[in-house]
Parts: sequence; structure tokens; C-alpha cells
Amino acid sequence: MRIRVINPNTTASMTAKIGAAARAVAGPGTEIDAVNPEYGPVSIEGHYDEAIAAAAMLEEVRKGEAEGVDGYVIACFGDPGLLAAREVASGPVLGIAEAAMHAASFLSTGFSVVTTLGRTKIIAHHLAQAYGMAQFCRNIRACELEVLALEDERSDARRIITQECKRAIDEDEAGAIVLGCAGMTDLAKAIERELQVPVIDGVTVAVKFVEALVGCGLGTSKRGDLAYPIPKAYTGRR
Ligand code: 5HY
Repeated sequence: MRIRVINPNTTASMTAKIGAAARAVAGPGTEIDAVNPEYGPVSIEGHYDEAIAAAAMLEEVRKGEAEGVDGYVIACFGDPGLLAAREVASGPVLGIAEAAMHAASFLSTGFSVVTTLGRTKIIAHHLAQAYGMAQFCRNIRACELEVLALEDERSDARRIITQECKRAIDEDEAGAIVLGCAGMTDLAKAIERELQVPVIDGVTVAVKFVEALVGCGLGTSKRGDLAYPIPKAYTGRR
């Protein structure tokens, strides 16, 4: 099977990191296609960035459909354009926030999200509510790190994130941690070893969930609101 993992921001180093993490867990019969759009924000840090990135991400899903891609992961913690992507795709489409929150609810009775900037916390809060995960979500914490600090070797990102995860365990009584940025995908296992609780990276769990759904021969419903988009003219930029 072929799974397209889409980094909706346009930072190639993050796309490469996400692709490496996805390939590390993919099964022997799974080909991982890690891509990012040609246009859009270098990092997604709020509603405006998400809106621009979602449209660009959808182009990657449309291209995937023409190429016979079996399933998709939207590798951005805001799950931008998730339902729109499900309209376009025939196979499963998972966002990393939805996947990570559900995984955390299988492994603990309460999790905390640790994300980058405080201004994006409301996005995770809205998603937890939309996904029925509010009852499991103990807290949403921000490290006040810019997303691209995760791509900077000189930044202290790993220590700062680990400290916030420890505060979540101690203060929120979180049984598990959800990492609130695709760019944190390479930190999960090290933090888990240090803190001895499940630290869930949405990229890898989303890949395995998509694999499972495709493996069961399941795809996105094409009835009702997730039916393919109504054919129409799109003027100007598509
Ligand atoms: C992400 N932004 O996963 C989100 C995380 C965030 O560019 N990739 C981004 O901090 O909102």
C-alpha cells in the first residue's frame, strides 16, 4: 500500500524528518510518500497559516488521488483541512492530532498536550472537543517555542519540551503526553524513556492507523457530507 504523509508547511527539513519517522514504523508492504506543498507558510502557527496551508495540502491529496495513493496523513497538529481532504480522498485520511488523542485515550485515562506557541492552544482545545476527547484531555500546554525552533540544532527545544512534559505529568496528573507538533516527531521516544510515560507522536500513530484501515479494506465514506466535491468551475488559482 502507498500512504502519503503530507507536511502542510513548506519546510523541507521537517518534511524529511516526518518521512523518516513514518518509514521507521511503516510495515514491510507500505510505501511512505512524504511531501509538502509548493506554496504556503514555512510553519503553521495559527488560524491564518492553517487556512492557507489547508488549501495547499488539498492539492497534494488531489494529486495523490490521481496517482492511486491508498491513504493519507495530515502531518500538522491543527489537522488543517481534514474533512475537506476526506471529501477528496477515497482512502482513509487521518490528522495527527485526532490520531494522537485517540491513541492516548487507549493508553491512559487522561493526557496532556504539549505544543509550541500559546496562541495555538485554542486550536488543540477545539479539536479535543470536536473529536470527543475533551473528557480525556487534562490540559493543553505551550512551550512558547516557534515551530522552526524544532529545526534548529542550536535551540534548546528538546530540553524545554521535556520540562513541559514533566510539568504535565506532575501538575496535570496526565498519564500520557501528546506531542502537539509534527516537528516533535523525533523527540517522542527520548522523552518517553526519560519520563517513563507514553509520549505519543501523531505522525507515527496516524501512519499505523491508516495502515490498519487500508489493511481492513476500509476507506472514507462517500455518502453525505464526505461524498466527492460537487463538480464545478474554479476560476483563477486552483
Ligand atoms: C505542526 N505547525 O504540526 C503545527 C504545530 C503547531 O507547522 N506543524 C506546523 O505548533 O501548531
